[in-house]
Amino acid sequence: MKMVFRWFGEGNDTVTLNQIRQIPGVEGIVWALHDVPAGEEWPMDKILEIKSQAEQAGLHLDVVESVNIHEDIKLGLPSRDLYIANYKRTIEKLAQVGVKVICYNFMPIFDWLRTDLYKEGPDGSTALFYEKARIHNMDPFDLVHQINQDSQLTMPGWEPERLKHLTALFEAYKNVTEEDLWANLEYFLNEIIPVAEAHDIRMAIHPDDPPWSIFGLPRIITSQDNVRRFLSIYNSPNNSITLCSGSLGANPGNDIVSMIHEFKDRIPFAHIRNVKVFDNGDFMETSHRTQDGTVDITGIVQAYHDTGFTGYARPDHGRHIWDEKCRPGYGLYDRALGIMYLWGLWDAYARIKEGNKLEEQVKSI
Ligand code: DNO
Repeated sequence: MKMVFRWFGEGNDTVTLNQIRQIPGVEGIVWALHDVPAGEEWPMDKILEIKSQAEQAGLHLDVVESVNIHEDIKLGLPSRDLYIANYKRTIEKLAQVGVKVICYNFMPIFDWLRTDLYKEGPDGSTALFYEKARIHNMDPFDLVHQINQDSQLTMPGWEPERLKHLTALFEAYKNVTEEDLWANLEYFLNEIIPVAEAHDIRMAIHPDDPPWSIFGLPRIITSQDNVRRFLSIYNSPNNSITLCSGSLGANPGNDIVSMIHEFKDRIPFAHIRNVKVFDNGDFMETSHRTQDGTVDITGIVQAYHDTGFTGYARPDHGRHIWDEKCRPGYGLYDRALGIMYLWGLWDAYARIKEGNKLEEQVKSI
């Protein structure tokens, strides 16, 4: 397991590269050019700027999250070919600077979705929260307005330039079914994966967060069956997934441990975090500790260890603790604590395995 940490870039993150390198076992940043609109080709000078910043801090830049997909590709419009051509050139450039994994998602209009960015928990910390009933009664426009108001920093997936066309986008998706979305994803994969193969890049789709339809929009990367279907569309190690335990775990019917065992060769990147799911379908992000939420983080780390996981992992979101002022979900303290929990479990499993091997050797003497 190679530990990495998401970083939003100089002037766009409250966490510094020097802080990141001091978290035990963190080798690299998970990055993106957040100011390049979806669909545009990434400029090489900006890519090289991040490369030099990361290298100066002794961190690698193997993982990009995300190169976002233009809506026209998800909608299957004729203009998609132009955006796909830009995407291919971005893949080629990223390969040139040594990138190994590109995370992306195929969620219509919205990326992840929550109703509160600072919901207070019983210990006084705050975290991202999803209130099911509120979403059902809410106008998406109000939500976008509220989310952008509550956060000082632009939230990934909620970039103002993408969302200012919200009415037109909802109109465009009116007749798009789940099967249409699958077909548009297949078209994209058939174009992109050969390029990824040629450049030794693993494309890793992120599951939908939450893993169900919202505001009547189709969502398809939501369950074990659908991940299986996705991987079979293009059977190549370069067509792979970012297994996000928190996104899929918002539906307690998703068995993440079973997914790790089934998809082990197709997971180059793991997002590991916990959520507490309530009986009414609401969920709250919690610390990484297994006991604090609904997701079996202990079992997940064990499954990664047992399957010999050598990919990249990041702690994903954290709560806001110790009065930290930060981008919602992306503070330093709780994510660093999360990493130490993940390492603790990982190292313990390693020790147990060594012990078992030794025992076998002794028995065989
Ligand atoms: C949330 C993240 C997502 C993720 C994208 C991947 O914080 O996990 O925004 O980066 O869905 O494209």
